[in-house]
Amino acid sequence: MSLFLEIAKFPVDDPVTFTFFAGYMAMFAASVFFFMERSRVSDEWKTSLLVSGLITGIAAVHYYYMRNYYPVHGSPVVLRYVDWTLTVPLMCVEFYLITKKAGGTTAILWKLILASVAMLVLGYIGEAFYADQSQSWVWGALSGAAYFYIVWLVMAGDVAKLANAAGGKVAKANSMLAKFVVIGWAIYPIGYILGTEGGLFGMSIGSADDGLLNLCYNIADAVNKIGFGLVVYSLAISKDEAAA
Ligand SMILES: *C/C=C(C)/C=C/C=C(C)/C=C/C1=C(C)CCCC1(C)C
Repeated sequence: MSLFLEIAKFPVDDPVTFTFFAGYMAMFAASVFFFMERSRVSDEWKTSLLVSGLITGIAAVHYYYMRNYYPVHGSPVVLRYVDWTLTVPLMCVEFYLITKKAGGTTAILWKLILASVAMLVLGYIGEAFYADQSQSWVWGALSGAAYFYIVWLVMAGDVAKLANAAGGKVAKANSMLAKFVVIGWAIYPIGYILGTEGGLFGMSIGSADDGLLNLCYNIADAVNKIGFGLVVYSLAISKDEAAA
């Protein structure tokens, strides 16, 4: 009964609602794919594929709830940030697993995790408490500083150095994942700017729009979570040309 009521409230012509629904299906399908394919890759890659499936699986469960929440109550801020707080550290674990054999340490993993948690906590404060105020940009900018630190780690810092020293497919996979961080992750601050009153240095871009914010986040989530998993998957099934 309640299922029918929820569907009756579903505005099918709304692209935001559509991406919540399609995002849920895509995350679900990707998880099935990564879990099934896990049996096909060599032992050293099984943990990486497990983590890929967990990232999209955790997101699928959150999207299951968010897609019903949004049409009725608007932006699902808490669900969104709980999802990210679980999945972004797991994306850091993917970097760690890839560089581990090349000397990656848990110290580097912790740098990535702490920076991503800082990024998310600061973004959450901005969105949950300051979204309708002109100083929302301050929280976004602080969160952005943590984001740039992650970009630096994977493009030029500790993570990149290890991957490049290892060469071969490790270097290639790292540079692809790093591109997701630079390009794919950059969609999130755009959503924040569009969805908060003063997101861009106190200036409001039109009116703060919850819909545009969620549209950006939904597209970015699908691109990044599924994309990360596919990079790891292609690394796992590729033949070892150079010694890695
Ligand atoms: C699967 C979820 C992912 C990869 C989420 C990533 C989220 C971000 C990179 C968020 C970044 C933000 C900023 C850089 C500034 C404004 C606030 C945030 C949290 C949207």
